[in-house]
Amino acid sequence: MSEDVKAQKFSTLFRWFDQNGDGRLTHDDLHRMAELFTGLAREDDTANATAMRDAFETWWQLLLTHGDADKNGEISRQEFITVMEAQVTHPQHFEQAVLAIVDALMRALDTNQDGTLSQTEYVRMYDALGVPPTHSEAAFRLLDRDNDGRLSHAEFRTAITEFYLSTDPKAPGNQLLGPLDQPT
Ligand SMILES: [Ca+2]
Ligand SMILES: [Ca+2]
Ligand SMILES: [Ca+2]
Repeated sequence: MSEDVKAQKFSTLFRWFDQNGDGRLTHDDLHRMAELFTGLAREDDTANATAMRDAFETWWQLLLTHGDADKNGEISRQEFITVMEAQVTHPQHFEQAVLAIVDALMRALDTNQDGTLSQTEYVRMYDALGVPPTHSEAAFRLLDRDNDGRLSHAEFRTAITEFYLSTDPKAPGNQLLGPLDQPT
């Protein structure tokens, strides 16, 4: 049961990553994801844009190396769920791929360097990344744990970590990308 919620989360993530909607992940899908993310950085912010691009490339290499069970050069939904649970959420990989993106994104968005995002900034960010504002407004309220109306870098990291690692069906971080896919 607890593994079910992880499978639902990674299935939801797969749907987001599959940018051309053909039901499988390729290098091109991950490349498009990286472009969505780097599009949020200022033009002159090459350091954070490069960090996000590199981390998405690392993520793709992890998927391909450890997850492409049938060796067809693409990652199916089932291959993705399996490799996410077994490899990408391994602490070292998680740091190099997922948290590297989160940290660079947060630095890129935090242009006044106060270490937090307002709800407006947060919703605008997810809107640009293809997650509807209705979902991200609700998510923001859950993820702002100290209810100060700002999402701190630490709160964002906690949410991301919960999304990827928690087996608790009620963990607030599960709501990061909106309602979870139901098991098929
Ligand atoms: Ca695809
Ligand atoms: Ca495959
Ligand atoms: Ca807060």
